[in-house]
Amino acid sequence: MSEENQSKQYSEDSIQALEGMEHVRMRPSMYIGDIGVRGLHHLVYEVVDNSIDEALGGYCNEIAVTINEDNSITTKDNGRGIPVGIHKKEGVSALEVVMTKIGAGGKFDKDSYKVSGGLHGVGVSCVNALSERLTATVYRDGKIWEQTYERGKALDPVKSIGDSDETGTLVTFKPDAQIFTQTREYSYDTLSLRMRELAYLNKGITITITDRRETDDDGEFKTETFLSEKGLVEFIHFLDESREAIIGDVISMEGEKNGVPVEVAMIYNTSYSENLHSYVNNINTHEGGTHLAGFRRGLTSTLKKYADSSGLLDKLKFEIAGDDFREGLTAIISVKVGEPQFEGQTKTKLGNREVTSAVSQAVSEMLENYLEENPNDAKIIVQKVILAAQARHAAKKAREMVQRKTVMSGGGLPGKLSDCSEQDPALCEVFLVEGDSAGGTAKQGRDRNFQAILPLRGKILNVEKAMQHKVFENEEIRNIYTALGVTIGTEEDSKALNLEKLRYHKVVIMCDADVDGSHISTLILTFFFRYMRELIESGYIYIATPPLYLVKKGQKKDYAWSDDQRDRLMQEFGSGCSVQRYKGLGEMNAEQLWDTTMNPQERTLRRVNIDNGGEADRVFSMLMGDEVPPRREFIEKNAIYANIDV
Ligand code: 0RA
Repeated sequence: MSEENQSKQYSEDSIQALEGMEHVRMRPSMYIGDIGVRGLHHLVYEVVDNSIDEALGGYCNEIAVTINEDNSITTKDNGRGIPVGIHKKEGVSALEVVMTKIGAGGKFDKDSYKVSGGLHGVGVSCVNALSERLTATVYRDGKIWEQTYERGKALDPVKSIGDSDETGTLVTFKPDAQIFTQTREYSYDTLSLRMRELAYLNKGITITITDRRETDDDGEFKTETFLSEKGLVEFIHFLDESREAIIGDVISMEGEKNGVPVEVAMIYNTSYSENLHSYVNNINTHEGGTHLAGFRRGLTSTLKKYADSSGLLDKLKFEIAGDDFREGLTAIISVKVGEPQFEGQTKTKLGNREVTSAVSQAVSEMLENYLEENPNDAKIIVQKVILAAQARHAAKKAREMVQRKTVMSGGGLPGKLSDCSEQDPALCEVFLVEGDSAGGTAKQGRDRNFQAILPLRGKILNVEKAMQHKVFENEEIRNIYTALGVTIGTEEDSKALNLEKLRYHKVVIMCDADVDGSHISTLILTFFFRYMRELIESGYIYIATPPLYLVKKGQKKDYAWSDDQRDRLMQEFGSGCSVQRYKGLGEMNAEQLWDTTMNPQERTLRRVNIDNGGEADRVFSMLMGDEVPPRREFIEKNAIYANIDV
């Protein structure tokens, strides 16, 4: 091809490719969810997913992710390397096609084991479109190839920059400041959690993460390497680190059913909560779906059959419900689906019908074998189920009491609630305040038009350690239900929430800014996480941030939320200023509380969201559970909210 020809062809192809790429830049949220923190991190997952695909095909076993000094990201794998030959249809290097055509991905390689591909499955070209600069370096065919792009446009054709007998792909990208206007700072912890999760979900792949932005006391970069030999079995151990198992070992299976690759691992522990984590193509399906339904069906039918034939149920006077089989259960279900259909509000609910029976059969076989081979464990499980059923009956009565108070009597709001006058829930806020005295201050300081106050007495019940009926009998918790107007529970699903009557769209936890206060916030958050998770997922739960200091000089005064801020204020005010450290909300007067913490114009509310369900579950069970050593270790290593992501 003459040079003239080549450049002509090149530009025609680019025009077509750019249309898709321009669309990504115009509507980034359609492709990566949002342009905030999540979208920013999503870029990394998208590139890594391509490397995982190489690994699932058996071509790659090492992946390294580096956060560079300038918050650009480098990913490296030892796969085959993205092909660099001229792509027949497009007439340019395949590398350029993969990088600049939306949806090209690995599509032209039909045999590849392509099941991963990110939440939106948009491919690495999307990352390219949203990066101010991206360089792809490919080790392949004895050479090193390279191409650089700016905002998705190739600067030059692919060229060889040297020789190498290695293979693999290296991608360095810097998210575009024109797109990611809110933040371009990567969180090591967020990326590290995801890499750990990927290592558990895809055993045998070594995944390393390194942060080159700062060094520790020894001058070393922070780095971790994840490699799981036993996959989900080890994932279960990790999730249940702070819980006490009641059976000998993790029950697990791995295989293919009706053409669907299925992996399941589960264990029973002494807790009362149910922890199911499901994945499709390495994506956490928060909203569950057909694979989870299959798991439930397989579990219930197999255990029911076993319990019936064991004679252990003979004396039981009532039916066992689905819930009862899952109390104290931690399980992970991971399936690979060729063409997943994602449904639901957040597109994290699997819709493919055929998956239900595949998982159900897989689980039944796995459990039948286990129960047969481990009769002692089988007995322990059935007894646990019976206890759960009895507790559920007790809880039902307690719950009905809550229910009656909530729905039957219209004026049945808790006496302690100081309600607001506004009727539209979307405009209403309720502050859950620690202690009656701070509650009183908040009541005086609030705007009664749209702000309600519910004082809570001291430490609320630790739901992590309490059986369900104790939770529903607890007065503070009943007050929360009635004040919020949330009703609960059907016989089949004791925690099914009815949010239609939710009376406030902002539920604000307001506690002292000290250790006790954060303990109480954590107790309240634990309750919401275990019993009203939908409220968190819908974005209704917030944490207030009262200031730590008041700095004053003469008539001038200002507040500080950190030691740094305090020091800056002291400098600004000059000598002779006084500093008051607020030990609790009670030390502020009504006006101060309004100015700093409650006034929508001034305050900072932190919205609580669950970035990683497994990690949130682990952290709550650790912070609030029985085992002291891991909790101490965690608290020593982290601020209390570190991984809850508020
Ligand atoms: C398209 C086709 C092939 C591999 C890849 C893409 C590929 C993409 C990425 C992205 C990061 N690492 C990657 N590794 C591979 C198939 C290659 C062949 O047939 O040899």
